[in-house]
Amino acid sequence: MYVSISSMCIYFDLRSIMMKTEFLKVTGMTCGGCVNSLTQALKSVNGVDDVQVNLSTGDTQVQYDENVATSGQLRKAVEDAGYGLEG
Ligand SMILES: [Cu+2]
Repeated sequence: MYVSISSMCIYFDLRSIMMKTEFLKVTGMTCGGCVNSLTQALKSVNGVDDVQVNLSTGDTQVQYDENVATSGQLRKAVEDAGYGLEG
């Protein structure tokens, strides 16, 4: 009982350590609606855990599991949603 509880905790700790953060510079956003569409588009990618978007700078942080999603999939989701990428 105790053993299974503690190994569950270790499992979740390892998962959060393995999360990777991708920094994207997104162009073409003009309002809060754009922020919402971009956030939804990124969150719909399998393996994405958290998305933070700054409307005025376009700076977007995506926390994801790199065993499930790739940087290329994140970039494609941004472009498919109708926004651009700088750099
Ligand atoms: Cu908008």
